[in-house]
Amino acid sequence: MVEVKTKKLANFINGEWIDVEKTAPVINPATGETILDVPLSDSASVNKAVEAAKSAQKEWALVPAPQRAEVLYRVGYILKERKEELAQLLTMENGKVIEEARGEVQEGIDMAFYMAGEGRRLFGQTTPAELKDKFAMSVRAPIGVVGIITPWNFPIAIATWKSFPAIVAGNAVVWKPATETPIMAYELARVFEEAGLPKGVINVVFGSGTEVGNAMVNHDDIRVISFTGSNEVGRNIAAECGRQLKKVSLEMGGKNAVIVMEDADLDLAVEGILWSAFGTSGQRCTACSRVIVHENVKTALEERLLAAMEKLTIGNGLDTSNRVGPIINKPGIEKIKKYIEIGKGEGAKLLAGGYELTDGDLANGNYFAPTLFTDATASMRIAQEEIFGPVVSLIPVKSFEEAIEVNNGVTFGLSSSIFTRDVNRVFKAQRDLDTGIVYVNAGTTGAEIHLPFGGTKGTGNGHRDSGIQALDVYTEWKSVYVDFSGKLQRAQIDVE
Ligand code: UN1
Repeated sequence: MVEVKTKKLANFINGEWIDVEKTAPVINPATGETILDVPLSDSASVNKAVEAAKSAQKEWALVPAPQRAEVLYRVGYILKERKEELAQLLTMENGKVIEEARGEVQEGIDMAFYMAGEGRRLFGQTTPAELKDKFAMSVRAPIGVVGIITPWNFPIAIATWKSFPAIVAGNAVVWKPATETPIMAYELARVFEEAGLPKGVINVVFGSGTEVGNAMVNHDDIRVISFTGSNEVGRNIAAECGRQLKKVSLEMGGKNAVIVMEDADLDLAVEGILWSAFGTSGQRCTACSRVIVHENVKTALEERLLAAMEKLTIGNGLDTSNRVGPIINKPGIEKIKKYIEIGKGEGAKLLAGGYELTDGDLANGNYFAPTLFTDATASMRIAQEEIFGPVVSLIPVKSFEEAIEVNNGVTFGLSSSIFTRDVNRVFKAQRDLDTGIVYVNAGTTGAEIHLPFGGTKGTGNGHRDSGIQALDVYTEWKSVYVDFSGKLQRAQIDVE
């Protein structure tokens, strides 16, 4: 098993590791043990990081993009080499089971190679000009210093979705990782260092949202904020960035549903629901927390789900026999408990789970039993609000049309899925499901990095992570006209 080499992390600013006095403990959610201490920085550290980023960015922007990409290729190879070690550290700080942690590191590796490829593309457009002897094109220009604020649930993958496109496009980054999961940030910074990224191009400032996050949002020289996290915080960031005319990209969760039609392969649907509802203990933005089921197969689905849930093994994610790991922290447990009471109060029927697990080895960690409600209605709070835990509610419906309506009847719009064998319904569903991601005959999780990630309505503000669409967040479009006629040609006027 991998060992944690340091007892205290430091900020990474201008290529140097800078100690911060004030710290908080980082707790392993599976065991309750303190792993190490994370700095709680203040705005002075943010100012230093921005200064370093600002000066580094000027030179970085002049490095040809294919050479910038070389650094990302090296990052990809180092991540690949260190995959198992990083996955184990990730499980320790985040709790997700080791197989999923490996998958998350793989997502970072994929993103490195994919974005490195963009170093030789970063496509703009050439177009004809209106006038003779005139050339017109649009190019992507870096923006400058970008601020990224990342969550604890995908501490390395989401950081790569944001930092890699920013860097390949010629920006410098100030990054505030979640204080619950700082080890992945520390390790990724070390990987960048080893890969030869010039100092100051990425800077990591550990600390709280109120101190570090606010200082970033309010810093004049940070021209873009990319945030993944809660809806409440995201809305505040957007309001502040709006006031400052600062570009902002937000991803703020979902209330994702799996639709099971009467013609579905029920065993496959059960597997899809299990994986996307209870994988990562339901702590994915894309996690399934509603199952919209056709009334004709409701009882059959309930029976099969209950039987499958009984086999779920819960415990420390480093033990490969466990399929469901812990909840990130005690407030997470409390929030889930609160929703269990809300669900019962609303009249949903609790079929399984609904309680914290505290027996034996589980006593020191934060574990919650996989939970199934049934006979929920679309408007109940448990069917509307993000719980971020292993809780799923079955909502019976009478038709395909009603299923689509229920799916779309929430304020979020991240991911949705339908299980059916009817090809006409498949195509109608992919057209009518009002989410940024749609799955057919698969659960609601499992996005691939070369497609845009994000959602409609309350999930975001129209931007996307990953995919080439991420480049739109970290670049400005510049339209360039070159007149080689040797005389003044007036657009829209001197046309023959
Ligand atoms: C998240 O839920 O915040 O699609 C990210 C997925 C993963 C990423 C999830 N590839 O479930």
